Amino acid sequence: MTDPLPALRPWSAPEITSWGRLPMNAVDRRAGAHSLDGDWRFQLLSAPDAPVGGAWSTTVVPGVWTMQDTDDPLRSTVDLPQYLNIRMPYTEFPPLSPVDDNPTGVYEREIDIPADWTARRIVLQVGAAESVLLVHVDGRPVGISKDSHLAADFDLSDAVRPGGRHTLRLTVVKWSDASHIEDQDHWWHGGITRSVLLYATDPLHLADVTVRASRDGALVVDCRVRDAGGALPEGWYVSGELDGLALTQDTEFDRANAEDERVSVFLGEARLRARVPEVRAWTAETPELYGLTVRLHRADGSVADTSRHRVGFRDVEIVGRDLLVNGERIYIRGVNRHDFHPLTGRTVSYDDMRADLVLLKRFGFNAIRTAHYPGDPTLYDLADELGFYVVDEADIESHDHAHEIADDPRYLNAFVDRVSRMVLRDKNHPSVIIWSLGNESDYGANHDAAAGWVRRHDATRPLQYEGAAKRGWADPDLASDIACPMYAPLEDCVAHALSGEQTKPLIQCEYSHAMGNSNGTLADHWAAIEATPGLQGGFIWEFWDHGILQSVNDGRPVGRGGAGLYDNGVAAPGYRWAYGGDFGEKDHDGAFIADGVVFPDRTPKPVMYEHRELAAPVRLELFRHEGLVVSNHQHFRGLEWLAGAWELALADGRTLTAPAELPSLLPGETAMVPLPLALPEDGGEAWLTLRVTIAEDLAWAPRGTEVCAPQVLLREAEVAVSAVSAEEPPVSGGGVEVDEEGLLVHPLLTAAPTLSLWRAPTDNDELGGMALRWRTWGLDSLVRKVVSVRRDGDSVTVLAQYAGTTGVVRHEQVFTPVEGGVRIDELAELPEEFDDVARVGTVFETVAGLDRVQWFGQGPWESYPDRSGGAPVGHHALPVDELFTPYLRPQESGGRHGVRRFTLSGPGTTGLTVTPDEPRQVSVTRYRAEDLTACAHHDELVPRAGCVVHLDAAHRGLGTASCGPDTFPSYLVAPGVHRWSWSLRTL
Ligand code: IPT
Repeated sequence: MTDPLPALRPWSAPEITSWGRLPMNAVDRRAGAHSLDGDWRFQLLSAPDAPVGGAWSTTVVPGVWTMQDTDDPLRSTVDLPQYLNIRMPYTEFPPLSPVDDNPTGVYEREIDIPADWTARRIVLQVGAAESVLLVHVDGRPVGISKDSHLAADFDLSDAVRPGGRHTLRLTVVKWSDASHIEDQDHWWHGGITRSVLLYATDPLHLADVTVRASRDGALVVDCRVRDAGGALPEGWYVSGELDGLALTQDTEFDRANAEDERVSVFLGEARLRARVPEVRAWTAETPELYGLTVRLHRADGSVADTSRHRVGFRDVEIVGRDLLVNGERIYIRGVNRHDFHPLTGRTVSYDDMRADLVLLKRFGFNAIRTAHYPGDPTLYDLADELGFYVVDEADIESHDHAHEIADDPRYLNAFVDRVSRMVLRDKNHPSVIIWSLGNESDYGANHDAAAGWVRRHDATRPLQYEGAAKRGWADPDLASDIACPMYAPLEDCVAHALSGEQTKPLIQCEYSHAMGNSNGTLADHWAAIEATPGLQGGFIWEFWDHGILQSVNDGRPVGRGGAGLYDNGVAAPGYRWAYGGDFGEKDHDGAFIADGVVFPDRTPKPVMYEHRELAAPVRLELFRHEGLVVSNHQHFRGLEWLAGAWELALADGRTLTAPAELPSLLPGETAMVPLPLALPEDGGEAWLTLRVTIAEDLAWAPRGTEVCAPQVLLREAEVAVSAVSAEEPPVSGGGVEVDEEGLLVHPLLTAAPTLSLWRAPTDNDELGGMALRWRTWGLDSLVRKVVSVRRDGDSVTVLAQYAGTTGVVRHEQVFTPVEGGVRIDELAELPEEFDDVARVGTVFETVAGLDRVQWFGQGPWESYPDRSGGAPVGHHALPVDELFTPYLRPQESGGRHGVRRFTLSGPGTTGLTVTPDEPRQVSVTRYRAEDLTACAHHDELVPRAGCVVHLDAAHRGLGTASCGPDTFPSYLVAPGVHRWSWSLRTL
């Protein structure tokens, strides 16, 4: 007998979305289920119709074969990860995929059916398989499923015998018609990525439970009982209980009169209700959950089925152009999150998901878009529990063939199937506040069909789809209740909000592309969002740098054995974070996959600290007349959960502290507080910081965890440093030595201070086209020529020219001996054609041994002119090696903004102190810009023994031009004359 499943060739039939698969529902069957995770027999075939051989290896489920045992000699086919963003990895048009080269994993194991499952309904659940799943039991076809990111349940009751042992085979075909609508921007893998379970129910069972819980305490639970024929058998009933409170059954419930209900009531075989007095409402700030148990009882009262839910009482609505949660206009401080792990590729454990969310909480995020497919059910449990607003996104991205597929009727079923199954699964999660139809798939009838389904089925939540919204942010007829653009210029968003035309909340589904050293202007975005009614936030692209841990030696993914082979964002020697192209892929999109706010090991990038500050629940301001004002910047809670401590940093090196008593404030309230510390008369510039920490242990952070550190300037620097040094009498006797090239000779410097206009291009500089122009101008290889060296008393004036390919920069340095060192007054004049350069400043190099930096300025985190929030001014100290941020593709890194003074020192060595005339951008690293430019991966960098020091008169903002807007004009470095002064003193 031929097997009917392969005969259908379901991998090239988009009309077939499933066969034998049970309807999706919100009854959680994980508790009490038998796990089938673990070792399975495995074969990797070259194509779905290649014969299954006799040689099996073993692999672990869940897992992707592209990351597991890739050097197993038993495998005839080797299939490694491939990264492509938009382009499909093959040329076949939808719905076709490669015929001969289509890796297909065959997973097999025995399953023992418990003897006491007699007369039970026995169900197999495959958590997720990409991209087509075929199921056989003892060679007998059981089912088919597509959608790589949702579970598929199959009724095995007729295929297995209680007490029996059976062979379960899961065949997973990598490429299919479905791949064309799973063309998301991440690695291509193949395998089973989520858990496999076996569970049993009564034949008459709870088929679905729909919970609606409003902030007024009203609870309505609709229960559907499968195979009950629209009514329960005589005597059967459903009961419900919410944390000890019994729900009442709505005996009068009548489908026909249910039009006023906001949820489609096809589920209504039994409706339970309760009203919870003094309900504790759910929000992302106050994730209050109640436990609901729904039971299906037989006539004798015994329990036939149980379904447990956690209920959050909350309302989501759009009123006018505002998205409201519990009546409050909230801000969406969101991030796009993929399923990713550097060792497993796509399989994420409970601990992984929890760690992701805990980190996001600690850094002030309150929202997640499940880019670009539904997450594991656990993700939503955690979001409910820890407090996140979720945009739940369906598994649809047809990027490469978007236009053809959006209106292709062959894919209609798939669109509705994917969206509706997501909604059916996730509808009871309070965290899910918005449904999304998918990503980057143009806009067509298939979307409208899916939107129609959602709107009828669940009117309690808005729906969004960027592809629809972009046809008109205010158009009421499109399949999007939210204006959810991606990478829209901020000025367009503000203009829309001010236009009087806005009809929908404007929440960017993607913004602030975090590729490499990026996220410039995030603070400007938030200033505009908070100042402009109609703007409510957005989702940063994205959480992860998807670098896969790879052995440099053999080029293989390391896989699960790699725990411990990385630390602090850096892979151990001999390993690296692989990005596109590193697995020998012919077609790939390079480092575009490394565009997250965390490194592949979840180490936060510096932008996270700025985000944390932008999201600060407590703000501090100083008004000249009123004094210090503390405000509660949350939507729903007071400050009781927080503690504070004052810190006063003085320019003279002192840091004074005092305990802080946070005022009792309702959301949005402000209070004046007395100055906590007497400001010393002397001491110069003074910055007051309120260090805010968590007062009691929370689910996501222990007591004492810092959540923000708002800061105010209490006293400005009285006299600029330049004025101080200018007033200082030159030390006579001529301490300045300059060679015939006009270069400063100094015992602690191995390279004299020269002019620098170049930075190792960031990903934004490269992809935004700036680096190309800089190279065209020759800024990476300026040729210095000394014009004159003139002595004037103790001072030396050096004039030099730096010639690029298209222009010449005039540079002047005046060296004047001062107490303990030398003052350098510099001037650079850039020709008009150099109208946008990376930096204008000084670069020099030091002798080895100066391994520690102390500075007064912004820190301790890396900061740049357009990404400098979250780095308070203070006295900071770090080893030189720790100043550098190990971006996957080496680029400009390690800068500190607003540096007023810094000292390099080391044990047993003379150190040096640099004092610029005003707060400047400074970096101290082990790398020249050209070292960074020459390398493709962090592990290729060879640190220099000394320090490479940049002190910039001007430094260009970072922007986000790798995907989205460049930095703002105010952060550009203009041509013309730049002047800066600094002193170099030995300790
Ligand atoms: C946008 C995608 O939605 C997202 O998946 C990712 O690719 C991001 O860009 C860039 O990293 S699409 C882009 C063409 C605007």
